[in-house]
Amino acid sequence: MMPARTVPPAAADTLPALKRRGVMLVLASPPGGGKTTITREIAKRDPETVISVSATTRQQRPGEVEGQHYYFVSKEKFELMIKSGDMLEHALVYNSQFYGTPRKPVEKALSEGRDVLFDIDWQGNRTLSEMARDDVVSVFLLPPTWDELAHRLHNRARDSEEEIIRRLGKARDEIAHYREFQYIIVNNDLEESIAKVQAILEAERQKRNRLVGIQAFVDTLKPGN
Ligand SMILES: Nc1nc2c(ncn2[C@@H]2O[C@H](COP(=O)(O)OP(=O)(O)OP(=O)(O)O)[C@@H](O)[C@H]2O)c(=O)[nH]1
Ligand SMILES: [Mg+2]
Repeated sequence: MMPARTVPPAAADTLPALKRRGVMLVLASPPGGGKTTITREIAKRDPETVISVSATTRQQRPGEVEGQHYYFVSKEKFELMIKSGDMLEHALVYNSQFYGTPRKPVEKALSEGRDVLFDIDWQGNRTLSEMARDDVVSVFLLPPTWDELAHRLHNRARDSEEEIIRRLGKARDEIAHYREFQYIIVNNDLEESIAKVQAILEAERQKRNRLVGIQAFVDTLKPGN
């Protein structure tokens, strides 16, 4: 009997690249639900991802870096950005401050085959899902229990009692929209949740519709190549 022939894997740098379009990965959760932490961790670990840096009219907090955490802009500037079509989506959050997603960096990253991570609220997810249905993958993080969520909000310690109560109100609001998301993760253990988000992202990357270079790749699959 002929021994089974094992084909050595081709060196990665000689393989024809299979071009793909990036994923728009929306991560939402009630305040304290973990979306900001998880978004940042994934961006840190996975070089194919970038974070969408939002513009906001809210006050810069100590430790926040302009252009890294947010672009801090005046209300006038924000309105100008909307008018000139520079915003992919925008929303009024906590009924008081504007938050929005600048358009250009997202379009650039997607066409270069990089995935864009969005730490936005349910309103942002709704708008993006309506306008970019094929690109958006939406994940909603739920707390394991209500008390755990309240505990996390109290533990952040940076907020006043009044602010915490406001955030708990926003939490109820946000959770009420869970049906608008494609994936749900109960965020009980941070590392486990990160692994789950990464698994979702990895699966979505292989979707045929995103593989814009698939025909070119298949065309190379012939004897002699
Ligand atoms: N629609 C939309 N929402 C955004 C955008 N950027 C941030 N948000 C949301 O606005 C809310 C307030 O964000 P922050 O002011 O950074 O406050 P935070 O401490 O991160 O608050 P939580 O994440 O809600 O705990 C969060 O739910 C964000 O996800 C954006 O560009 N568009
Ligand atoms: Mg946050």
